[in-house]
Amino acid sequence: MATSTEETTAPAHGSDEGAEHGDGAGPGLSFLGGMVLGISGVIGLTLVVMMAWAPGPNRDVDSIIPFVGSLTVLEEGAAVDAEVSVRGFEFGYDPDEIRTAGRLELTLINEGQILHNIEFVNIPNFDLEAQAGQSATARVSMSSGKYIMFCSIPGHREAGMEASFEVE
Ligand SMILES: [Cu+2]
Repeated sequence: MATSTEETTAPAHGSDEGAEHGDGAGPGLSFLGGMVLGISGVIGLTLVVMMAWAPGPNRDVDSIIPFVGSLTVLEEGAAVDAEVSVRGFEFGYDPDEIRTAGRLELTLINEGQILHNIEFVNIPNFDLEAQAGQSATARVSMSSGKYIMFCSIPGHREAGMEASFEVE
């Protein structure tokens, strides 16, 4: 008795629920579908706009932010592979580049009438300074890379004591 009651009730109840779900699901799904279509449309449009605005290849970034090599000062009397001399004067360097990477003895020969030095952009704690008519030497380890060499005495860099070069 109980079993037959359950059997008859269950399908009726089940189909009732099914109908309710069906009625509810219909508009709900189409509403959701519209939402999904709308959202994906917005995302697609955003992607198209972003792709149109995105910068080109990395060369644009390279030209703005040059790769800077690394230079470390070696201890006094350390063995070096090469000697490099740069003449400083009012207002410039000669040569205006360093071509050799590795362990170098770097000499600034000040042929000017005033104090000059050599510093490098983005390389702190290096300042090779020579009084007028004097020279100064430092032993350094220089990696390959791009460098900007300049004189930090006020006004000198702007007047021409600046050189950018790439050591290979
Ligand atoms: Cu100078």
